[in-house]
Amino acid sequence: MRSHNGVLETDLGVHDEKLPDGEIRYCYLTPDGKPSPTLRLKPGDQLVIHFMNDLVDLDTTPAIDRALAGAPICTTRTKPDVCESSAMTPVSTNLHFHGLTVPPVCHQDDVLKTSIQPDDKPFEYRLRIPDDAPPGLYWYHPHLHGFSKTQVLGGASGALIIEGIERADATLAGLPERVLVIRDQDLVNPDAPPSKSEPVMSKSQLDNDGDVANSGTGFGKPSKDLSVNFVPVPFPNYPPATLSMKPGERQLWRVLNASAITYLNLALLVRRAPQQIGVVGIDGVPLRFEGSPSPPVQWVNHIGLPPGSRAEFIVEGPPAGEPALLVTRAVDTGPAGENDPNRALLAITARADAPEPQASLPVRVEPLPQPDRPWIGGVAPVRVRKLFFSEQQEKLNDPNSPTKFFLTIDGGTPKPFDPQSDVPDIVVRQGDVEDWIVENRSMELHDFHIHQLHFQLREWSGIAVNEPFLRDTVNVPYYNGRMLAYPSVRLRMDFRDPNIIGTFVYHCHVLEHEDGGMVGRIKVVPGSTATSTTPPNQLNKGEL
Ligand SMILES: [Cu+2]
Repeated sequence: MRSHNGVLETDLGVHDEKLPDGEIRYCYLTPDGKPSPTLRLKPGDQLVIHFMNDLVDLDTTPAIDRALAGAPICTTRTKPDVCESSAMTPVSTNLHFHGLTVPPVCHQDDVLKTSIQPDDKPFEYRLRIPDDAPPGLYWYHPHLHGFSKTQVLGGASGALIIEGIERADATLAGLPERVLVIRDQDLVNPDAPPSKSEPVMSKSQLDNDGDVANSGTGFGKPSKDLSVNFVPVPFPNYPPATLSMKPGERQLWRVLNASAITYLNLALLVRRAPQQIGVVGIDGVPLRFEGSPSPPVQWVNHIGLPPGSRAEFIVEGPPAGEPALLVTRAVDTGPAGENDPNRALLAITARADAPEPQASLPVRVEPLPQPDRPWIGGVAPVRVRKLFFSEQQEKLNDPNSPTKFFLTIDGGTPKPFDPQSDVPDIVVRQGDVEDWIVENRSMELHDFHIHQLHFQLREWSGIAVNEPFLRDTVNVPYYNGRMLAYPSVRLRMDFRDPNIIGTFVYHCHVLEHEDGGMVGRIKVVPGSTATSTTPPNQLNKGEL
């Protein structure tokens, strides 16, 4: 769905249904029945969504059994105002626009208090895409604490594209483009043995969340199945989704990992050999943007995508008659993580009469305006903060009891996120640039994400990395129990955009960790007017 005359206005409903096998599926639908439409806007456009919650409670398990099974306890604090509701029930929902630097306020991108109920009248989302929004792939999904995993795993997600990526790299002009949304879902064949083509594995173990635990081998039963644009690629044989393209044709692929818990590591194989793919954007931002010193394209032969992350890359069609395969390689999620094994996703056949994709990039390219802020990598941080991920068994001496998940400021006592609190964990002044060291003190991989802004990865466990581009989602490697220090990432956080003033969240984007409490609340307060006009060396750095 494209904007016209600066506006994209649509009705959108969220529906659920129970499948014969008992699975509950969720779907966004337009009035004419389009599922999870890709929303395409230009910088400066208005996005207006008249959002209808059409959910019905399909879970017939009594609430007490759900609570005993470890499901979130529903706290209902019913207020008439959707903007102040905070209600947490299986049929409550809301929308988050992942990656957009838009205000964290009700009717735009607030997820802390906004909770829409089935009997509410259509709720209006009205956002203005900033004039300086980076062109690339973003997405929308529900973000109701306690129920994010169920709804996203059930299929509630969609792509949002800010047009103009060819303005960051003129060689993209005119390329045909595809949007590939990779989702995860509960296993279609949970009781099947692994394929005979795989090495023989010991029996799959379950982790404390009830998911198949990391086998550590790259094989065995996955904890979730994957789908490509809603075409399931189920365990055990992974029959891939299919597409065709012209031999040797260049296309731009925009790939979103909309999984609730599954990490991806994508590679494009021809005769089992990984092909070069030309990455031009990560997490919605072109590699060369806002003064970054990156080349506009970086050619790689695989790319990791944690849940929530996106990559936009150039793919060349294989030679005629040579089938190609998009696969995800195994991701080592740690001793306490889920099993994300090697598997096929998408089979590509090259033929001269292959139909063109629905969309292509404009041929005429207007250059991007000059950035009005210096590149973040060259800005010294005004302070450094340290945060840590940790986990704890509910019963300290029972390793099989459910896991509690925490994201804590260093020095504080780990405790789960309190959705009803109004007290921020971190207060930042708009205009500032900070370094955050995010440590992982647990034995599984986590996936740090912050709303409203992007950051630059500076260090990986204390070692400088050269990443001259931005992200909004990043892996934080796991602790193996023997390391001398906890693994960490150091991130240069950009709080300069005035759009982000307000209160929002940072969290692990593995959604059962988020629902389980691995969330923090941050308040960005207005910078003094001096911040934007006074040279940094005249600022009182201790002032907040
Ligand atoms: Cu996590």
